[in-house]
Amino acid sequence: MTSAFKILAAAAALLSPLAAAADMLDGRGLARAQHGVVGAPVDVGIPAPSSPRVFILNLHDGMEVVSPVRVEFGLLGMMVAPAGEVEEGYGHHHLLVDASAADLDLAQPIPADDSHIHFGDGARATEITLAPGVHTLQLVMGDGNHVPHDPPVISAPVRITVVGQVPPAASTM
Ligand SMILES: [Cu+2]
Repeated sequence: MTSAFKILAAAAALLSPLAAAADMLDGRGLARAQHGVVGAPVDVGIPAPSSPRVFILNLHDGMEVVSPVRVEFGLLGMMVAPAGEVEEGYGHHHLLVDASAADLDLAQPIPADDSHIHFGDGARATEITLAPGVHTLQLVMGDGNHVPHDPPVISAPVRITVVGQVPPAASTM
């Protein structure tokens, strides 16, 4: 697709809601609006994400890193809240280390162990110590009771390779 075509397509996408708005303001549309029979509201703003998304912000597949590894949690369409109360549209992060969300029972609280780390305090980033080698990281949102949402909000797994350790500051001589 040429860039000129992309621009045209983008312009068309922007204009279609405006055209709908213009239609509403013509005689017929206005009459219907006055009688309260216009079906869908016209929204010319940027649409919200249709479903929440969680993702690892600062790491991508194939990255080589040193331990400890900083992991930043990205979240769209959902708010972070500490564990405790279950409220729609809220959740907290769970980092799966060398574990797969596919193995979770989505109707049950996410287990809490070395490979399922809960951030019930509402944290949006962490640092983890990993042995050299390949590791898989994945994020899963859980509600106030640590149960995945329905539908579940799960990140793509990210495979990284730990190629070394940052020496402890105390050991510098
Ligand atoms: Cu949890």
